Amino acid sequence: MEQSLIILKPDALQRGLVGPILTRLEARGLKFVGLKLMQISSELAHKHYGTHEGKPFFAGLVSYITSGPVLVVAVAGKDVIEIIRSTVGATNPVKAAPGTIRGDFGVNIGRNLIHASDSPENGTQEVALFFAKNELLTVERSVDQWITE
Ligand code: IDP
Ligand code: MG
Repeated sequence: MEQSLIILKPDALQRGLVGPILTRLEARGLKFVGLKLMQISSELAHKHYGTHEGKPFFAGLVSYITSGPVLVVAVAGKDVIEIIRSTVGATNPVKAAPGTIRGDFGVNIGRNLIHASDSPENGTQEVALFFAKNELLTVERSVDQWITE
C-alpha cells in the first residue's frame, strides 16, 4: 500500500478545473482518503518544496503555490505513485503527452496545475505534512473488488 499527496494548485482553482481534474483521478479508480481546501503558508511551502530550495525557480514556485486556495488530496492504494504521476504527465506541460492532466489543461511549467508525490517515501511524508491522522479515512469500498483483482 502506498500513499500519494495530490495538490490542485491555485491556477487549477482559479480556472475552475477542480471538477475536470478530480473526475479523471476518480474515474481511474483511485481511492481518496483525505481531501480539503486550504491556503498554503510560506512556511509549509518551504517544507513541502524544500528539495528545490536554491534553484532559480524556487521563489516563483513558493509565491505561486501560496498565491490562493488549493485543494489537497490524499490517496492510498497499490502503485498509486506511478499511477498518479502518469495520469498527471510531465512537469512541463509543453512536453506532457495529450491525455495527461498537464498535457490537456496546461501550457506553461510555472502554471502546471497539479502536484503529485514522486516516490512512496515522499508520498507518506507529504501526506503526513498536510493531513493529521484523524483527517484520513480508513474505510473499505465495496467497489474495490471491481477495480483491483
Ligand atoms: P513535479 O511537480 O513534476 O514533481 P518538480 O521537478 O518536483 O516537478 O518541480 C516542482 C514544481 O516546481 C513543478 O511542478 C513546477 O510547478 C515548478 N517548476 C519546476 N521546474 C520549473 C521551472 O523550470 N520553472 C518554473 N517552475 C518550475
Ligand atoms: Mg516533484
